[in-house]
Parts: sequence; structure tokens; C-alpha cells
Amino acid sequence: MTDATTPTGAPHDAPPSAEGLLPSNRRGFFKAVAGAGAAVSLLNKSAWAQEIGYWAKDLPGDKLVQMYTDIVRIRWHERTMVDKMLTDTKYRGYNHFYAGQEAVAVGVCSALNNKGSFDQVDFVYSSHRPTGHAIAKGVDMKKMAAENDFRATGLNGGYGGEMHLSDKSCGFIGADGMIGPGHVIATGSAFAFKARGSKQVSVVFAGDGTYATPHFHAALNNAALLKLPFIYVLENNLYHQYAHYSYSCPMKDIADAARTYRIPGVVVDGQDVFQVYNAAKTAVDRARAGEGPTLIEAKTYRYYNHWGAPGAKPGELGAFGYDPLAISTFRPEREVREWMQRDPVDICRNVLISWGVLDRARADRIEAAAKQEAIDAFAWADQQPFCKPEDGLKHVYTTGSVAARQFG
Ligand SMILES: Cc1ncc(C[n+]2csc(CCOP(=O)(O)OP(=O)(O)O)c2C)c(N)n1
Ligand SMILES: [Mg+2]
Repeated sequence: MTDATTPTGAPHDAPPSAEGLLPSNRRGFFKAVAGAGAAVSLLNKSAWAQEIGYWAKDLPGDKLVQMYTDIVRIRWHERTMVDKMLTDTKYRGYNHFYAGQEAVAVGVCSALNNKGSFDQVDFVYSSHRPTGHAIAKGVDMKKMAAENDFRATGLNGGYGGEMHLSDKSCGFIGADGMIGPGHVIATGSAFAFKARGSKQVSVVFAGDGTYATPHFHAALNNAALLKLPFIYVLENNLYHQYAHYSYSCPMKDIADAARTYRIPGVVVDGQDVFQVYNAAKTAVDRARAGEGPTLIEAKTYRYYNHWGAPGAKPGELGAFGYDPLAISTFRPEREVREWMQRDPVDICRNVLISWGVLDRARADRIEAAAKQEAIDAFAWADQQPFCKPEDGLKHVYTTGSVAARQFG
């Protein structure tokens, strides 16, 4: 249990490697991860834990390379957008940056069905920090960049912006500026899947701050009672806005809350895409088999401050020091740098090199292509027309007739 009066410096502030489960130096860490097949849930200490399968090491090489590719695509989308916010005074876009957490989105979405009709694709409900989830689910980066700058050719016609991104075509149901209500809606989709007998799964990504919302508990309670194909992915990045999570949750592992609802609650190292994948695949299999929901808590960290780019410098990864939006410097610089030592890009890359799936040169080429894709996406978005205020009330109501749809 955390001492709520002294949140920083508590044992669970430290990156997972400091918990004594892994050698603290990086080479030792990578050896340990590779040696164990990067598959064991080393942090799976939750009292209501279930066994996690060893799936990732048996995946085909192209799927593993795609996971690395998506991690670096997210990383460079975020870095490019941070730099744009810092250097382009005409730019209107903004974001809650996801850099540092990439392995969570990619590990989960790699276990989902991201293509097909609306009756086949798995659903992802995202949060106010959506761009990583969107890219991992298959959203087009160019259209997302245009949407984030309110351009008419953007994903949602420029009406939504970052907190209202959505793309039905890949099952990305959308970002959500409200902390909580989306979780309950996500269980509604899971209920519909069950009622229609489809094999789809509904996933919600949410932060540690959601533990204190009624929606967290309502979603898990209903999903457990109705055995819904629902997965709650809680990204515990230690902070909600400017407060440590120990101010709103009495437990070190939020996954322990799963006990209350008699469902599996697993803790994974959110910096290791393969651990996340293994937990997600186990949960997806369980959901498709009609066995009900799972709560996955991924221990992770964001490299930028809560919102936008305060404290960041163009060309540099991460934001350090004073955040003018916060009342004080809420994250010690050393804490940020310590977590950056266990970078999800490096971990994925080094494991794949150690498995012989990638070599350094190819990994570098993939990363360079990802960087170029992000640069091109923002350059394309810059050329697009802005949406018009007079069109703002379009798409509020459905036009034409709507077929009544009941189950069955
Ligand atoms: C219902 C509601 N209350 C408050 C807010 C303001 N708010 C935006 S982000 C945030 C904190 C979210 O923290 P967490 O869930 O840990 O996600 P993180 O930002 O760390 O990814 C809050 C309180 C909101 N958007 N919606
Ligand atoms: Mg948080």
C-alpha cells in the first residue's frame, strides 16, 4: 500500500526493473527478457492474476516486424507533432502526447481484428490521449494529422480534433474527452456483440485516473455479471494530470480491483510490447470464447507533460522540468529520465534483434521510414483546406431513413 502523503519516491514510482525482478543494467535486462522469450508476465503479481500465454515468441516474423514498425510510427508521429507545436506559430493542432506508452497500444491492438466490416472488426474506445491507440488500430496518419489541425479532409471533416478522432473503418470508435463515460458505452458494444452472437471484442483504453470514476466500476461490474467480451486496458503512467495516482487509489496495483468483480486482473510491464501482447491475446481469446472480461493494468510512463509540449525542446525527446500548466514541477526530471532508460522502442528493437527477426540496419531503415511518414503526413495536412464554421451543424442528425435494428 502506498503512503498517500508521500507519493513520489514510493516503491511503485520506479520503473519495473527496480523492483528486483530484473537486473537493473540494460544489457542484463535485454538478456533476461530475450532468454525468457520476452513472454513471461514477470510483473504478474496481482492477487487475482491468471496465467498469461507465451504467444509473442511464436508469432510470424512479419507480424513481429509490424509491431516494431507501429511502435516507431507512433513515436515519430508524436515527436513530429511536438516539434510542430513548438515551432510553427500558425499550427492550431494540439495533443495529449503518447510517447513512452507506445508498447501498450501496439501490444493490445496486435491481438485484435483491425480489418473487415463493422460486424467483424474489434472495437477500440480510446481516451483523451488517443493518437497512439489510433495508429495502432490502423487509422491513416495523414488523415489524422489533418483532423488534428481542423482541416476539411481530416478523418472527421475537421470537426473533431484530437479528442474526437474516430474511424469506423478499422474499429477505432474514438477518442473521448470525458474521463469515464466511454467505458460504459464500450460495455454496451460488448453487450451488442454478445446479443448478436458475433465474435467481436470491445476494448477500452483508459488511464490510472479512471479508477476513481464510477464508470470504471460500473463497466467492470456489468461486464463481469453479463460475461461480456470486454477488455479494460488501464495504462498506469503514475499521474492523472498533475497528481500521482496514489492520491486517488489505495492500492499499488489497480488490477487488484478485478477481485471485486471476480474477473482476471493482470499487471504487465507496459514498456515491453511482447508482455502486453501476451496478456491481450489471453484476454481476447477468453472474451471470444464467451468467458467474459479482463482488466489489464500496464505499468508505463509518458515522456511529455500531461498536455501539449511545455518543457519540451524541438528535436529532443521528452519534456523535463517546470510545466507552466501545473501548479508546480510535478514530475522529477530524474524520474522521467529513469523511465526513458526502459524505452519501448529500444526494448522491442533489441528483443527482435536478439531473436534474429531484425538486424540493426533493417531496424534503422524502418525507423527512418516511420519518421518520413510522419513528416509527410504533417506536410500534407498543412496543404489541406480548413473546415468551415458554417458547416459546423452538419452531421448532427442523421438524414434520410434509419432502419430499425433489433437483435437477431
Ligand atoms: C469527467 C472529466 N473530468 C475531468 C476531466 C479533466 N481531465 C482531463 S485528463 C484528466 C486526467 C486523466 O488521467 P489518467 O486517466 O491517468 O490519464 P493520463 O492523462 O495519465 O493518460 C482529467 C482529470 C475530464 N476530461 N473529464
Ligand atoms: Mg495517468
